[in-house]
Amino acid sequence: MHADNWYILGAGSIGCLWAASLCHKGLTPRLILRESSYQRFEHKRIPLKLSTQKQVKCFDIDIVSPGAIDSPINRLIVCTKAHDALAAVCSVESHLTDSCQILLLQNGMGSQQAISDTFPEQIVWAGSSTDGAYLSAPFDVCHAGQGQTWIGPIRKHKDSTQGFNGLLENFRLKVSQYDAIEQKLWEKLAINCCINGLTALFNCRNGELLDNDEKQTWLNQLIAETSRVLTALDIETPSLQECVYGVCQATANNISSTCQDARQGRATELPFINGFLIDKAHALGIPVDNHRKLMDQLRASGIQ
Ligand code: KPL
Repeated sequence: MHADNWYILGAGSIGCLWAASLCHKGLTPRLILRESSYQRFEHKRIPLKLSTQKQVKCFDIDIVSPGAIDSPINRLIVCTKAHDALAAVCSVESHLTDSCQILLLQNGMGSQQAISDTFPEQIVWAGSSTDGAYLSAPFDVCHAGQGQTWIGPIRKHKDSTQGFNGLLENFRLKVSQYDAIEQKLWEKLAINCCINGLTALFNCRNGELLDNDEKQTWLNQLIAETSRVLTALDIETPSLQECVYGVCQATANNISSTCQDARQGRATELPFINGFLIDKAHALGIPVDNHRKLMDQLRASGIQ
């Protein structure tokens, strides 16, 4: 039986938010960086800053690279982008214990299944979160919007009730266990499918999609197509139009994660969002022409 060794893959906003929140709980997570980033740090224990509207807290945390890990990993939280997640977990594979619990916090769908299939020995969980966080500087995270995170095991497993129990109580993030996690992943994917790609294409804030004009017309078409796919998959959701409009209004001033990626010239997670939906729709024989048009126009604008 190993002591719980918590490791976090990815030092972006979500990785830093979870690392700081675990430190706040009195745990000692270690942040795994890519070898090249790790080599840039002379000191391997660094300050990690967490700000909220009410307070600023600072924690000291160990950083490691896959090659510098010196203890077995039995709790791993994966906070990389969806397209990096599988390779990131593979990079630490030799350190994972057989009973390691892996929590995946990627946007979209597809990467979670690929990791669960690649690591059948380990207990793989997926999470869906509405927390809002951004990095003001490296290792300086602002928790801008307190949200809710649902976590649930991807496969049924006899030990899966134990895994992340420690995160459900006395934890500064609101985490609940939700066994039908795929339902939660679909609910978020459906909303992201309608909002994220459009905001990247029009380089606009979420609220600007409700313009009573071209953007809103396209938004409505995406909502209608997405709803048809959800219905065919028997995924029950409250009115998607109400949800999407509600998110556009509540986050009117936000730059969506995809629009931010596009502005920075980074690869987006759209292959795991609209791409995943398009593949499902294709298998079901449901036309999703507006999603396809969106992906084509994004590609033509150099946004991948
Ligand atoms: O999840 C989001 C994202 O930016 O990825 C939304 C809900 C669109 C909020 O910005």
